[in-house]
Amino acid sequence: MSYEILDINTVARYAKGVKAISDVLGDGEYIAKEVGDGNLNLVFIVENPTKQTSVVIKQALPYLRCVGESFKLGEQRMLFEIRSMLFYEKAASGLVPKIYHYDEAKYTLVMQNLSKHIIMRKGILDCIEYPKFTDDITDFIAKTAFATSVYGMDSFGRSKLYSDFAQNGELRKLTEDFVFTFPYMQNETNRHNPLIDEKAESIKANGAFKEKAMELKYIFMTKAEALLHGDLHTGSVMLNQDETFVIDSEFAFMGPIGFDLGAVTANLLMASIAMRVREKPEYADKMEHAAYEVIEKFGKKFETLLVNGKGGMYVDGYWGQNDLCHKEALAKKITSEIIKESIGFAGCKMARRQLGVAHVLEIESIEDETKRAIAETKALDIAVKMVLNYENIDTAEKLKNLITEAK
Ligand code: ADP
Ligand code: SR1
Ligand code: MG
Repeated sequence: MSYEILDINTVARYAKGVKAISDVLGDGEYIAKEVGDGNLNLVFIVENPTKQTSVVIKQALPYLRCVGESFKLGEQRMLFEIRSMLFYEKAASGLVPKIYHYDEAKYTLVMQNLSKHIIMRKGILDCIEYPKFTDDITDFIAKTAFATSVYGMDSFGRSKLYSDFAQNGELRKLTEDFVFTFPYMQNETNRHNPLIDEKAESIKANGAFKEKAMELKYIFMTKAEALLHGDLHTGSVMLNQDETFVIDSEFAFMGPIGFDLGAVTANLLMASIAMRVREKPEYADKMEHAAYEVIEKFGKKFETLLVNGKGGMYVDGYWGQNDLCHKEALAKKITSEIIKESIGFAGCKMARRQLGVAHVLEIESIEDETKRAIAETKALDIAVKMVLNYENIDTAEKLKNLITEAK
């Protein structure tokens, strides 16, 4: 069957007609609802009430949902979500939903319905604590990045990865434009709270900031270090107290490792800023602390993998007992570079969410415009500092100092 956009009726029929899906759902009548609240795609939950079974069916639309049908975007992007999810099932098992089926002609991905989990952003708004999050997300980033980097994968495996993800140019371009460029210039897609007009203008006129943003864009466009998720914000994580699942990897590409780490850090910092303005100071502190923990835990895990991991460019017998300290020093240096870049990427991600087309729920839903402006201004002040100083920040402690100075 060729591509046609599904709706709640056709998706139920589609589920019936595909054995891999009906095997999960069982006999009976299927009912569907659309739950997509993301910026790009259709997401259906298809249920069989008789058997109390369900699946999620995600389908790419031929346009960018958050802008409208006039902004064309190839539905082929679903191929990259499919490929990366299949890879994550092995490299980060237990941290992505089960994949039941995929269809490269209909651009659909059929997966486990995470009905006992919540999108992290929404849980944050209810001040829910997630004790496993920083461990799980740093496992996800460190393991998948290491396994696909020159340190953990041989050249043949990496050549295949390059070719599998090389065609994801359209989504890379979205990030190049909407994270690194448009928010810092006049562009019709930009929008911001009128109360921060002056701040927004000051960033568009801040040459030093714009220079660094271009430097970071260059790194993003050229440093094919490892396979990245590419859009790892707190809307791409579904979790509860016991389990964490990463979803929505259609932006996957070979890029700089710091990009995913920066996305998580930025989103925790924005959550912290929002919750402080919402007068939840203890929870805000926890979110801020979680941002530091993510940097620290990732650093430790990645360094350990670099020293002990196998499968990449370090040929057996290369390092002798006497020069292990050099292997460790190199591991530190590599990790330190990744963290520095992650801070710059995080800064861009925080700035774009106040000035560009796509904002974040925790800040955007602060009803009082004046209070929202306080959160947006804080996020922008911290973002600018992070972008300007990213080359000096390679530890959680240095990040904490920078943020404390900006407060
Ligand atoms: P988009 O690519 O449009 O951003 P997402 O993959 O982020 O789409 O999914 C949009 C929404 O659909 C999520 O915010 C979540 O509410 C829901 N969703 C996505 N995947 C699942 C899943 N496996 N289980 C339950 N709900 C899901
Ligand atoms: C075009 S901006 C839409 C945004 O939504 C996705 O989640 C990505 O972050 C993208 O930049
Ligand atoms: Mg999403």
